[in-house]
Amino acid sequence: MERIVVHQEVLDGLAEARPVVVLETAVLTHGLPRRALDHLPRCFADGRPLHELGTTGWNASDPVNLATSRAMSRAVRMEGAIPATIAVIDGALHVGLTPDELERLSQVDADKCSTRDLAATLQSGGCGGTTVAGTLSASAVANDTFRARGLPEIRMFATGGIGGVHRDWAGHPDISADIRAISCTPMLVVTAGAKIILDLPATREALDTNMIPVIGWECDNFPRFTSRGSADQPLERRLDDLTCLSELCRIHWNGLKRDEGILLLNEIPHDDALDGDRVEEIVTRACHSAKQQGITGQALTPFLLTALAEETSGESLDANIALLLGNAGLAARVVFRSRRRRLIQVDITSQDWSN
Ligand code: PSU
Ligand code: MN
Repeated sequence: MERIVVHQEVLDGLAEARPVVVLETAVLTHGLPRRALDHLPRCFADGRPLHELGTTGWNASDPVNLATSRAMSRAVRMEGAIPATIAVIDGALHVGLTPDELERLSQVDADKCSTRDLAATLQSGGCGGTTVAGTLSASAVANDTFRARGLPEIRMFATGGIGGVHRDWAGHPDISADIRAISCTPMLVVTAGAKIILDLPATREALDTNMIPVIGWECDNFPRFTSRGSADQPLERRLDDLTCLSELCRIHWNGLKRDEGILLLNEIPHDDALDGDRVEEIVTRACHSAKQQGITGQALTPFLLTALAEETSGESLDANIALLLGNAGLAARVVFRSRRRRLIQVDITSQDWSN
């Protein structure tokens, strides 16, 4: 890797064995609108767990994409961890961004970088927001360099909702590279489930085929991004205890020497969730118009998310913000616990990890 820029704070954090959480940037460049919200998102309301963060960390005059990325970093810091936000900037792969770099990325015409796009964006000298797949691939390169320097690797990654198998897959097999990337990158991916715009049963089958362990964090049903899980999609595994979770990760990666990532499903809180049936109706219509307008490939997910935001008069944005911040905070708590117990850190950085 020729041009990889690791933020000093991230390097220092790793050297001091402090917890580090990777964050993605496709949500900044392509997932959320570039306009300010006219209200404080619901998750910051009085008495809510993120109230504190909202009064100090949500700048209402910032566009929602930038404000959310900043708030995610703050959610990670609030739990005592260091954010390592990944992106391509001017043809270099960055691990950890300065506030100015984040702001610039939120404004420029950036590529949406899945794994397949990374080389092209790096080669062109341009900028790109990394999707779950792109972020995982970038993390793998970064971890190689950390390992070579005797530093611990980063194992925690927080996103919103992962990409998966799109509806109408039988007619047009659109399956996000996120699934493939998760299956070959040993990181814990904290997510509010598969985006509700997807075919959930089909996405679950794809996770299964790709041998990805799926764990519900304090939830019994597979969460649906901006909506709670439904009883017709029960999970097979649920954990409520961070020590059990780090033990499971250790067994999967170190004991069994598996390379798959692990999916940790963090359900959106009741107070922030949208009614599943209502969203279902909107998504069905949006998928129909995407088909009519010939919208496919990389443009599909942003199109459907925009339609959802419009049809819910912005309520889906509040929900999206809530789940992104919730996931960032949970990832930080997990890594904090793993480090403190020295389960993941000690074992995963041991020399025989690369065997
Ligand atoms: N989570 C969100 N909003 C988003 C995404 C995740 O709350 O926009 C992004 C992620 O980067 C994910 C991508 O990897 O959407 C999936 O895009 P596609 O279906 O084109 O692979
Ligand atoms: Mn796709």
